[in-house]
Amino acid sequence: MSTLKETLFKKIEEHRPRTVRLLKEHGDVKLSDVTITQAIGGARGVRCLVTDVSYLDPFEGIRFRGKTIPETFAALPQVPGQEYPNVEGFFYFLMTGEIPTAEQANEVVEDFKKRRQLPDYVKDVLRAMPGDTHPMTMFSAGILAMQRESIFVKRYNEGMSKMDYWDPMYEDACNLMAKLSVLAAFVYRLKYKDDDQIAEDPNLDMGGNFAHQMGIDKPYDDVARMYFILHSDHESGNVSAHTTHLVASALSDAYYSLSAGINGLAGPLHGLANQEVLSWTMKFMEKLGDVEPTEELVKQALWDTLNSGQVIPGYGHAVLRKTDPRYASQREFCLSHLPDYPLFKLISMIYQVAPGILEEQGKAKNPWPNVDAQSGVIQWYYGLTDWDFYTVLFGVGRALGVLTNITWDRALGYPIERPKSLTTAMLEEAAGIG
Ligand code: HAX
Repeated sequence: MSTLKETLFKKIEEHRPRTVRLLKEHGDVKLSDVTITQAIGGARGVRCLVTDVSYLDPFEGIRFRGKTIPETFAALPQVPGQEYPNVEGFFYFLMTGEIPTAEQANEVVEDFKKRRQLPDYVKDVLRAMPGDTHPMTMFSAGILAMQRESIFVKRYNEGMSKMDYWDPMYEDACNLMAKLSVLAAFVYRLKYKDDDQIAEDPNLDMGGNFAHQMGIDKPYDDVARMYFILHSDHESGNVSAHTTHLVASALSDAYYSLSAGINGLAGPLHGLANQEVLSWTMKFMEKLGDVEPTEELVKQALWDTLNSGQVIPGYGHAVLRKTDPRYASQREFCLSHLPDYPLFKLISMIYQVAPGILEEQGKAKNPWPNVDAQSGVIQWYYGLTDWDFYTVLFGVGRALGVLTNITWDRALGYPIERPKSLTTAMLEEAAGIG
Protein backbone atom coordinates (compact mmCIF):
# COMPACT_ATOMS: atom_id res chain seq x y z
CA MET A 1 0.00 0.00 0.00
CA SER A 2 1.32 3.50 -0.85
CA THR A 3 2.19 5.91 1.97
CA LEU A 4 -0.67 8.17 0.88
CA LYS A 5 -3.23 5.35 1.03
CA GLU A 6 -1.88 4.07 4.34
CA THR A 7 -1.97 7.56 5.87
CA LEU A 8 -5.46 8.14 4.49
CA PHE A 9 -6.69 4.88 6.04
CA LYS A 10 -5.18 5.87 9.41
CA LYS A 11 -6.93 9.26 9.20
CA ILE A 12 -10.23 7.63 8.22
CA GLU A 13 -10.08 5.28 11.20
CA GLU A 14 -9.32 8.21 13.52
CA HIS A 15 -12.15 10.28 12.05
CA ARG A 16 -14.98 7.77 11.87
CA PRO A 17 -15.77 7.77 15.62
CA ARG A 18 -16.17 11.58 15.55
CA THR A 19 -18.92 11.37 12.93
CA VAL A 20 -20.60 8.42 14.69
CA ARG A 21 -20.57 10.27 18.04
CA LEU A 22 -22.02 13.47 16.53
CA LEU A 23 -24.84 11.49 14.96
CA LYS A 24 -25.58 9.28 17.99
CA GLU A 25 -25.20 11.78 20.82
CA HIS A 26 -25.74 15.21 19.28
CA GLY A 27 -27.83 14.62 16.18
CA ASP A 28 -30.57 17.04 17.32
CA VAL A 29 -28.33 20.09 17.70
CA LYS A 30 -29.57 22.87 15.34
CA LEU A 31 -27.17 24.44 12.82
CA SER A 32 -29.50 26.54 10.63
CA ASP A 33 -33.02 27.91 10.29
CA VAL A 34 -34.18 28.20 6.70
CA THR A 35 -36.06 31.28 5.50
CA ILE A 36 -38.32 31.63 2.47
CA THR A 37 -35.58 33.70 0.80
CA GLN A 38 -33.16 30.80 1.24
CA ALA A 39 -35.67 28.21 0.01
CA ILE A 40 -36.36 30.19 -3.19
CA GLY A 41 -32.84 31.59 -3.40
CA GLY A 42 -30.66 28.54 -3.96
CA ALA A 43 -30.17 27.59 -0.27
CA ARG A 44 -27.69 30.48 0.04
CA GLY A 45 -26.09 30.37 3.49
CA VAL A 46 -27.99 27.29 4.71
CA ARG A 47 -25.48 25.36 6.78
CA CYS A 48 -26.21 21.77 5.86
CA LEU A 49 -23.09 20.30 4.23
CA VAL A 50 -19.99 18.84 5.88
CA THR A 51 -16.42 18.81 4.61
CA ASP A 52 -13.04 18.94 6.28
CA VAL A 53 -11.09 19.46 3.07
CA SER A 54 -11.49 23.24 2.90
CA TYR A 55 -13.37 26.06 4.59
CA LEU A 56 -14.41 29.39 3.04
CA ASP A 57 -14.57 32.39 5.33
CA PRO A 58 -16.40 35.36 3.69
CA PHE A 59 -13.62 37.80 4.64
CA GLU A 60 -10.50 35.66 4.85
CA GLY A 61 -11.20 33.44 1.84
CA ILE A 62 -10.31 29.81 1.41
CA ARG A 63 -8.27 27.62 3.76
CA PHE A 64 -7.20 24.21 2.51
CA ARG A 65 -7.10 21.81 5.46
CA GLY A 66 -6.73 24.80 7.81
CA LYS A 67 -4.05 26.60 5.78
CA THR A 68 -4.41 29.82 3.78
CA ILE A 69 -3.13 29.88 0.19
CA PRO A 70 0.29 31.43 1.08
CA GLU A 71 0.65 29.01 4.03
CA THR A 72 -0.16 26.07 1.76
CA PHE A 73 2.41 27.05 -0.87
CA ALA A 74 5.04 27.66 1.83
CA ALA A 75 4.40 24.37 3.67
CA LEU A 76 4.42 21.95 0.71
CA PRO A 77 7.76 20.41 -0.28
CA GLN A 78 9.67 22.72 -2.59
CA VAL A 79 11.12 21.13 -5.71
CA PRO A 80 14.51 22.43 -6.96
CA GLY A 81 14.11 24.45 -10.15
CA GLN A 82 10.36 25.00 -9.61
CA GLU A 83 8.60 28.05 -8.24
CA TYR A 84 5.51 26.07 -7.18
CA PRO A 85 5.15 22.71 -5.40
CA ASN A 86 4.03 19.58 -7.22
CA VAL A 87 0.27 19.13 -7.55
CA GLU A 88 0.66 15.52 -6.44
CA GLY A 89 2.04 16.59 -3.03
CA PHE A 90 -0.90 18.94 -2.66
CA PHE A 91 -3.28 16.03 -3.42
CA TYR A 92 -1.61 14.11 -0.56
CA PHE A 93 -2.25 17.11 1.71
CA LEU A 94 -5.91 17.47 0.66
CA MET A 95 -6.58 13.75 1.10
CA THR A 96 -4.91 13.35 4.49
CA GLY A 97 -4.57 16.82 6.03
CA GLU A 98 -0.86 16.09 6.49
CA ILE A 99 1.92 17.92 4.68
CA PRO A 100 3.91 15.20 2.90
CA THR A 101 7.67 14.98 2.97
CA ALA A 102 9.41 15.46 -0.38
CA GLU A 103 9.75 11.69 -0.59
CA GLN A 104 6.05 11.07 0.10
CA ALA A 105 5.03 13.71 -2.46
CA ASN A 106 7.34 12.12 -4.98
CA GLU A 107 5.80 8.72 -4.33
CA VAL A 108 2.47 10.18 -5.54
CA VAL A 109 4.21 11.68 -8.59
CA GLU A 110 5.52 8.23 -9.52
CA ASP A 111 2.19 6.52 -8.75
CA PHE A 112 0.28 8.99 -10.95
CA LYS A 113 2.73 8.46 -13.80
CA LYS A 114 1.76 4.77 -13.83
CA ARG A 115 -1.94 5.65 -13.89
CA ARG A 116 -2.01 8.47 -16.42
CA GLN A 117 -2.24 6.73 -19.84
CA LEU A 118 -5.40 7.77 -21.66
CA PRO A 119 -7.27 4.79 -23.19
CA ASP A 120 -7.42 4.86 -27.00
CA TYR A 121 -11.22 4.54 -27.03
CA VAL A 122 -11.48 7.89 -25.21
CA LYS A 123 -9.48 9.49 -28.00
CA ASP A 124 -11.81 7.85 -30.55
CA VAL A 125 -14.90 9.17 -28.77
CA LEU A 126 -13.48 12.71 -28.72
CA ARG A 127 -12.33 12.56 -32.33
CA ALA A 128 -15.87 11.57 -33.34
CA MET A 129 -17.35 14.77 -31.89
CA PRO A 130 -18.10 17.73 -34.20
CA GLY A 131 -15.25 20.25 -34.37
CA ASP A 132 -17.31 23.06 -32.85
CA THR A 133 -18.06 21.08 -29.67
CA HIS A 134 -17.17 23.11 -26.57
CA PRO A 135 -13.99 21.80 -24.88
CA MET A 136 -15.89 21.43 -21.58
CA THR A 137 -18.31 19.05 -23.32
CA MET A 138 -15.35 17.08 -24.67
CA PHE A 139 -13.67 17.05 -21.25
CA SER A 140 -16.83 15.85 -19.51
CA ALA A 141 -17.54 13.27 -22.23
CA GLY A 142 -13.95 11.98 -21.96
CA ILE A 143 -14.40 11.46 -18.22
CA LEU A 144 -17.76 9.76 -18.69
CA ALA A 145 -16.41 7.51 -21.44
CA MET A 146 -13.92 6.07 -18.94
CA GLN A 147 -16.68 5.04 -16.50
CA ARG A 148 -16.26 1.43 -17.62
CA GLU A 149 -12.87 1.51 -15.85
CA SER A 150 -14.46 2.07 -12.43
CA ILE A 151 -13.00 -0.18 -9.75
CA PHE A 152 -15.75 0.89 -7.37
CA VAL A 153 -18.43 -0.55 -9.68
CA LYS A 154 -16.51 -3.80 -10.10
CA ARG A 155 -16.02 -4.25 -6.35
CA TYR A 156 -19.61 -3.18 -5.61
CA ASN A 157 -20.94 -5.78 -8.03
CA GLU A 158 -18.77 -8.43 -6.40
CA GLY A 159 -20.31 -7.49 -3.03
CA MET A 160 -18.31 -5.36 -0.65
CA SER A 161 -18.77 -4.10 2.89
CA LYS A 162 -19.81 -0.45 3.33
CA MET A 163 -16.72 0.02 5.46
CA ASP A 164 -14.57 -0.69 2.39
CA TYR A 165 -16.30 1.68 -0.05
CA TRP A 166 -13.61 4.32 0.39
CA ASP A 167 -10.87 2.02 -0.95
CA PRO A 168 -12.08 1.54 -4.57
CA MET A 169 -13.38 5.15 -4.54
CA TYR A 170 -9.83 6.24 -3.70
CA GLU A 171 -8.44 4.06 -6.52
CA ASP A 172 -10.92 5.57 -9.00
CA ALA A 173 -10.07 9.06 -7.72
CA CYS A 174 -6.34 8.48 -8.26
CA ASN A 175 -6.81 6.88 -11.69
CA LEU A 176 -8.98 9.80 -12.78
CA MET A 177 -6.83 12.52 -11.23
CA ALA A 178 -3.72 11.14 -12.92
CA LYS A 179 -5.43 11.12 -16.33
CA LEU A 180 -7.27 14.45 -16.26
CA SER A 181 -4.42 16.76 -17.26
CA VAL A 182 -3.50 14.33 -20.07
CA LEU A 183 -7.14 14.34 -21.20
CA ALA A 184 -7.22 18.15 -21.04
CA ALA A 185 -4.07 18.46 -23.15
CA PHE A 186 -5.48 15.93 -25.62
CA VAL A 187 -8.69 17.97 -25.99
CA TYR A 188 -6.63 21.13 -26.48
CA ARG A 189 -4.38 19.70 -29.20
CA LEU A 190 -7.33 17.98 -30.89
CA LYS A 191 -9.45 21.11 -31.00
CA TYR A 192 -6.93 23.87 -31.57
CA LYS A 193 -3.78 22.20 -32.99
CA ASP A 194 -5.18 19.96 -35.75
CA ASP A 195 -4.92 16.89 -33.52
CA ASP A 196 -1.13 17.18 -33.57
CA GLN A 197 -0.63 15.34 -30.27
CA ILE A 198 2.54 15.39 -28.14
CA ALA A 199 3.53 12.16 -26.38
CA GLU A 200 3.81 12.34 -22.60
CA ASP A 201 7.21 12.64 -20.96
CA PRO A 202 7.68 9.94 -18.31
CA ASN A 203 10.24 12.09 -16.48
CA LEU A 204 7.79 14.87 -15.67
CA ASP A 205 5.31 15.46 -12.84
CA MET A 206 1.69 16.45 -13.56
CA GLY A 207 2.36 20.18 -14.05
CA GLY A 208 5.49 19.58 -16.09
CA ASN A 209 3.94 16.94 -18.31
CA PHE A 210 0.82 19.04 -18.83
CA ALA A 211 2.87 22.02 -20.08
CA HIS A 212 4.88 19.62 -22.27
CA GLN A 213 1.77 17.99 -23.80
CA MET A 214 0.14 21.38 -24.32
CA GLY A 215 3.29 22.42 -26.18
CA ILE A 216 3.89 25.51 -24.03
CA ASP A 217 7.37 26.34 -22.72
CA LYS A 218 8.51 27.03 -19.16
CA PRO A 219 7.45 28.56 -16.85
CA TYR A 220 4.04 27.28 -17.99
CA ASP A 221 4.67 24.14 -15.94
CA ASP A 222 4.66 26.35 -12.83
CA VAL A 223 1.61 28.25 -14.07
CA ALA A 224 -0.16 24.89 -14.36
CA ARG A 225 0.88 23.81 -10.84
CA MET A 226 -0.26 27.14 -9.36
CA TYR A 227 -3.48 27.12 -11.34
CA PHE A 228 -4.51 23.54 -10.48
CA ILE A 229 -3.81 24.06 -6.77
CA LEU A 230 -5.61 27.43 -6.55
CA HIS A 231 -8.75 26.07 -8.23
CA SER A 232 -8.88 22.80 -6.30
CA ASP A 233 -11.44 23.31 -3.58
CA HIS A 234 -13.83 25.97 -2.30
CA GLU A 235 -15.77 23.97 0.30
CA SER A 236 -18.86 21.95 -0.65
CA GLY A 237 -21.64 24.36 -1.57
CA ASN A 238 -20.43 25.64 -4.95
CA VAL A 239 -22.11 24.08 -7.98
CA SER A 240 -19.27 21.81 -9.15
CA ALA A 241 -18.46 20.50 -5.67
CA HIS A 242 -22.05 20.10 -4.63
CA THR A 243 -23.03 18.35 -7.87
CA THR A 244 -20.15 15.90 -7.59
CA HIS A 245 -21.08 15.18 -3.97
CA LEU A 246 -24.79 14.86 -4.78
CA VAL A 247 -24.28 12.41 -7.64
CA ALA A 248 -21.76 10.38 -5.62
CA SER A 249 -24.26 10.21 -2.75
CA ALA A 250 -26.35 7.81 -4.89
CA LEU A 251 -23.23 5.56 -4.85
CA SER A 252 -22.56 6.59 -8.44
CA ASP A 253 -18.85 6.13 -9.07
CA ALA A 254 -16.21 8.84 -9.40
CA TYR A 255 -16.51 8.98 -13.21
CA TYR A 256 -20.27 9.64 -13.20
CA SER A 257 -19.93 12.07 -10.31
CA LEU A 258 -17.01 14.12 -11.63
CA SER A 259 -18.46 14.33 -15.14
CA ALA A 260 -21.64 15.78 -13.62
CA GLY A 261 -19.65 18.25 -11.51
CA ILE A 262 -17.74 19.39 -14.59
CA ASN A 263 -21.04 20.07 -16.36
CA GLY A 264 -21.96 22.41 -13.49
CA LEU A 265 -18.58 24.11 -13.71
CA ALA A 266 -19.35 24.85 -17.37
CA GLY A 267 -22.02 27.43 -16.45
CA PRO A 268 -21.19 31.14 -16.99
CA LEU A 269 -22.10 32.02 -13.39
CA HIS A 270 -19.54 29.46 -12.20
CA GLY A 271 -16.33 28.27 -13.90
CA LEU A 272 -17.10 29.59 -17.37
CA ALA A 273 -16.73 33.11 -15.97
CA ASN A 274 -12.97 32.91 -16.71
CA GLN A 275 -13.68 32.62 -20.44
CA GLU A 276 -16.33 35.36 -20.16
CA VAL A 277 -13.81 37.75 -18.58
CA LEU A 278 -11.42 37.39 -21.51
CA SER A 279 -14.21 37.57 -24.04
CA TRP A 280 -15.53 40.79 -22.39
CA THR A 281 -12.04 42.31 -22.30
CA MET A 282 -11.21 41.44 -25.90
CA LYS A 283 -14.51 42.86 -27.16
CA PHE A 284 -13.79 46.06 -25.21
CA MET A 285 -10.30 46.36 -26.76
CA GLU A 286 -11.64 45.62 -30.21
CA LYS A 287 -14.18 48.44 -29.83
CA LEU A 288 -11.42 50.83 -28.73
CA GLY A 289 -9.32 50.12 -31.80
CA ASP A 290 -6.19 52.28 -31.54
CA VAL A 291 -7.47 54.31 -28.60
CA GLU A 292 -5.61 53.77 -25.29
CA PRO A 293 -7.91 52.39 -22.55
CA THR A 294 -8.57 54.83 -19.70
CA GLU A 295 -10.47 54.48 -16.45
CA GLU A 296 -13.27 56.60 -17.91
CA LEU A 297 -13.63 54.29 -20.95
CA VAL A 298 -13.56 51.19 -18.73
CA LYS A 299 -16.24 52.71 -16.48
CA GLN A 300 -18.45 53.44 -19.47
CA ALA A 301 -18.07 49.89 -20.81
CA LEU A 302 -18.88 48.38 -17.40
CA TRP A 303 -22.00 50.54 -17.08
CA ASP A 304 -23.03 49.54 -20.61
CA THR A 305 -22.77 45.88 -19.56
CA LEU A 306 -24.84 46.45 -16.41
CA ASN A 307 -27.40 48.63 -18.18
CA SER A 308 -27.93 45.96 -20.79
CA GLY A 309 -28.93 43.59 -17.99
CA GLN A 310 -25.74 41.50 -17.98
CA VAL A 311 -23.36 40.69 -15.14
CA ILE A 312 -19.75 41.87 -14.95
CA PRO A 313 -17.92 38.57 -15.28
CA GLY A 314 -15.27 37.79 -12.66
CA TYR A 315 -16.89 39.98 -10.01
CA GLY A 316 -19.15 39.01 -7.11
CA HIS A 317 -19.46 35.84 -5.07
CA ALA A 318 -22.13 33.94 -3.19
CA VAL A 319 -19.98 33.62 -0.03
CA LEU A 320 -16.91 35.89 -0.29
CA ARG A 321 -17.16 39.53 0.79
CA LYS A 322 -13.69 40.70 -0.20
CA THR A 323 -11.16 40.27 -3.02
CA ASP A 324 -10.77 36.53 -3.57
CA PRO A 325 -7.34 35.43 -2.27
CA ARG A 326 -7.12 33.19 -5.36
CA TYR A 327 -7.38 36.41 -7.41
CA ALA A 328 -4.75 38.03 -5.17
CA SER A 329 -2.40 35.07 -5.55
CA GLN A 330 -2.61 35.19 -9.35
CA ARG A 331 -2.19 38.98 -9.27
CA GLU A 332 1.02 38.50 -7.30
CA PHE A 333 2.21 36.09 -9.99
CA CYS A 334 1.45 38.72 -12.66
CA LEU A 335 3.23 41.44 -10.70
CA SER A 336 6.39 39.37 -10.59
CA HIS A 337 6.26 37.79 -14.09
CA LEU A 338 4.37 40.17 -16.36
CA PRO A 339 4.04 43.54 -14.60
CA ASP A 340 4.11 45.62 -17.79
CA TYR A 341 1.93 43.37 -19.96
CA PRO A 342 -0.82 45.61 -21.41
CA LEU A 343 -3.60 43.06 -20.80
CA PHE A 344 -2.56 42.76 -17.15
CA LYS A 345 -2.58 46.55 -16.86
CA LEU A 346 -6.09 46.65 -18.30
CA ILE A 347 -7.30 43.93 -15.92
CA SER A 348 -5.76 45.94 -13.06
CA MET A 349 -7.58 49.05 -14.29
CA ILE A 350 -10.87 47.13 -14.24
CA TYR A 351 -10.02 46.07 -10.66
CA GLN A 352 -9.63 49.77 -9.79
CA VAL A 353 -13.06 50.79 -11.06
CA ALA A 354 -15.42 47.78 -11.16
CA PRO A 355 -15.98 47.44 -7.37
CA GLY A 356 -17.01 51.11 -7.14
CA ILE A 357 -19.45 50.73 -10.01
CA LEU A 358 -21.01 47.58 -8.58
CA GLU A 359 -21.33 49.37 -5.22
CA GLU A 360 -22.96 52.35 -6.91
CA GLN A 361 -25.39 50.05 -8.72
CA GLY A 362 -26.16 48.56 -5.31
CA LYS A 363 -27.22 45.05 -6.29
CA ALA A 364 -24.23 42.74 -5.89
CA LYS A 365 -23.57 41.82 -2.24
CA ASN A 366 -19.88 41.46 -3.06
CA PRO A 367 -18.38 43.98 -5.50
CA TRP A 368 -14.90 42.41 -5.39
CA PRO A 369 -13.22 40.19 -8.00
CA ASN A 370 -13.32 36.41 -7.77
CA VAL A 371 -10.78 33.87 -9.02
CA ASP A 372 -11.96 34.13 -12.62
CA ALA A 373 -11.18 37.83 -13.10
CA GLN A 374 -7.43 37.30 -13.31
CA SER A 375 -6.70 33.82 -14.58
CA GLY A 376 -7.23 34.38 -18.31
CA VAL A 377 -4.52 37.06 -18.49
CA ILE A 378 -1.86 34.62 -17.39
CA GLN A 379 -3.01 32.00 -19.88
CA TRP A 380 -3.10 34.59 -22.66
CA TYR A 381 0.41 35.81 -21.82
CA TYR A 382 1.82 32.29 -22.18
CA GLY A 383 0.16 31.84 -25.57
CA LEU A 384 -3.04 30.07 -24.59
CA THR A 385 -5.42 32.47 -26.33
CA ASP A 386 -8.25 29.99 -26.99
CA TRP A 387 -10.32 31.23 -24.10
CA ASP A 388 -13.09 28.68 -24.38
CA PHE A 389 -10.48 26.20 -23.11
CA TYR A 390 -9.91 28.05 -19.81
CA THR A 391 -12.68 26.31 -17.87
CA VAL A 392 -11.12 22.93 -18.69
CA LEU A 393 -8.04 24.07 -16.76
CA PHE A 394 -10.34 24.98 -13.86
CA GLY A 395 -11.88 21.51 -14.14
CA VAL A 396 -8.56 19.71 -13.78
CA GLY A 397 -7.88 21.73 -10.64
CA ARG A 398 -11.39 21.37 -9.21
CA ALA A 399 -11.13 17.58 -9.52
CA LEU A 400 -8.43 17.56 -6.81
CA GLY A 401 -10.93 18.81 -4.26
CA VAL A 402 -14.10 17.06 -5.31
CA LEU A 403 -12.46 13.65 -5.76
CA THR A 404 -10.96 13.98 -2.29
CA ASN A 405 -14.36 14.88 -0.92
CA ILE A 406 -16.22 11.94 -2.43
CA THR A 407 -13.53 9.55 -1.19
CA TRP A 408 -14.15 10.89 2.32
CA ASP A 409 -17.94 10.77 1.74
CA ARG A 410 -17.60 7.02 1.25
CA ALA A 411 -15.21 6.65 4.20
CA LEU A 412 -17.64 8.38 6.57
CA GLY A 413 -20.70 6.66 5.15
CA TYR A 414 -22.57 9.84 4.21
CA PRO A 415 -26.02 8.86 2.96
CA ILE A 416 -27.86 9.66 -0.25
CA GLU A 417 -28.68 13.38 -0.34
CA ARG A 418 -32.37 14.21 -0.26
CA PRO A 419 -33.52 17.70 0.83
CA LYS A 420 -37.27 18.23 1.15
CA SER A 421 -39.32 20.34 -1.27
CA LEU A 422 -42.33 22.49 -0.40
CA THR A 423 -44.94 23.97 -2.73
CA THR A 424 -45.43 27.71 -3.27
CA ALA A 425 -48.80 27.38 -1.53
CA MET A 426 -47.02 25.94 1.51
CA LEU A 427 -44.63 28.91 1.58
CA GLU A 428 -47.63 31.28 1.37
CA GLU A 429 -49.27 29.45 4.23
CA ALA A 430 -46.08 29.65 6.31
CA ALA A 431 -45.97 33.39 5.55
CA GLY A 432 -49.58 33.78 6.69
CA ILE A 433 -50.81 34.89 3.26
CA GLY A 434 -52.26 31.56 2.10
N1 HAX B 1 -22.39 41.96 -12.12
C1 HAX B 1 -23.66 42.42 -12.12
N2 HAX B 1 -24.58 42.06 -11.22
C2 HAX B 1 -24.19 41.23 -10.24
C3 HAX B 1 -22.87 40.75 -10.15
C4 HAX B 1 -21.96 41.12 -11.14
N3 HAX B 1 -20.69 40.67 -11.17
N4 HAX B 1 -22.79 39.93 -9.06
C5 HAX B 1 -24.02 39.91 -8.51
N5 HAX B 1 -24.87 40.69 -9.23
C6 HAX B 1 -26.30 40.86 -9.04
C7 HAX B 1 -26.99 39.51 -9.15
O1 HAX B 1 -27.19 39.14 -10.51
C8 HAX B 1 -28.26 39.74 -8.39
O2 HAX B 1 -29.13 40.47 -9.22
P1 HAX B 1 -30.73 40.20 -9.19
O3 HAX B 1 -31.15 40.65 -7.81
O4 HAX B 1 -31.24 41.07 -10.28
O5 HAX B 1 -30.94 38.75 -9.40
C9 HAX B 1 -27.80 40.68 -7.26
O6 HAX B 1 -26.58 41.28 -7.72
C10 HAX B 1 -27.53 39.96 -5.95
O7 HAX B 1 -26.64 38.90 -6.20
P2 HAX B 1 -25.61 38.40 -5.07
O8 HAX B 1 -26.43 37.89 -3.92
O9 HAX B 1 -24.61 39.43 -4.77
O10 HAX B 1 -24.84 37.23 -5.80
P3 HAX B 1 -25.27 35.69 -5.98
O11 HAX B 1 -24.85 34.96 -4.76
O12 HAX B 1 -26.73 35.58 -6.37
O13 HAX B 1 -24.42 35.26 -7.24
C11 HAX B 1 -22.46 35.17 -8.58
C12 HAX B 1 -23.04 35.08 -7.15
C13 HAX B 1 -21.01 34.78 -8.54
C14 HAX B 1 -23.22 34.15 -9.45
C15 HAX B 1 -22.65 36.61 -9.10
O14 HAX B 1 -21.88 37.49 -8.32
C16 HAX B 1 -22.28 36.77 -10.56
O15 HAX B 1 -23.13 36.53 -11.43
N6 HAX B 1 -21.00 37.16 -10.89
C17 HAX B 1 -20.53 37.26 -12.24
C18 HAX B 1 -20.19 35.88 -12.79
C19 HAX B 1 -18.96 35.32 -12.12
O16 HAX B 1 -17.95 35.97 -12.00
N7 HAX B 1 -19.04 34.05 -11.70
C20 HAX B 1 -17.91 33.35 -11.09
C21 HAX B 1 -18.03 33.27 -9.57
C22 HAX B 1 -16.88 32.53 -8.95
C23 HAX B 1 -16.93 31.10 -9.33
O17 HAX B 1 -17.78 30.32 -8.98
N8 HAX B 1 -16.04 30.71 -10.15
O18 HAX B 1 -16.11 29.51 -10.69
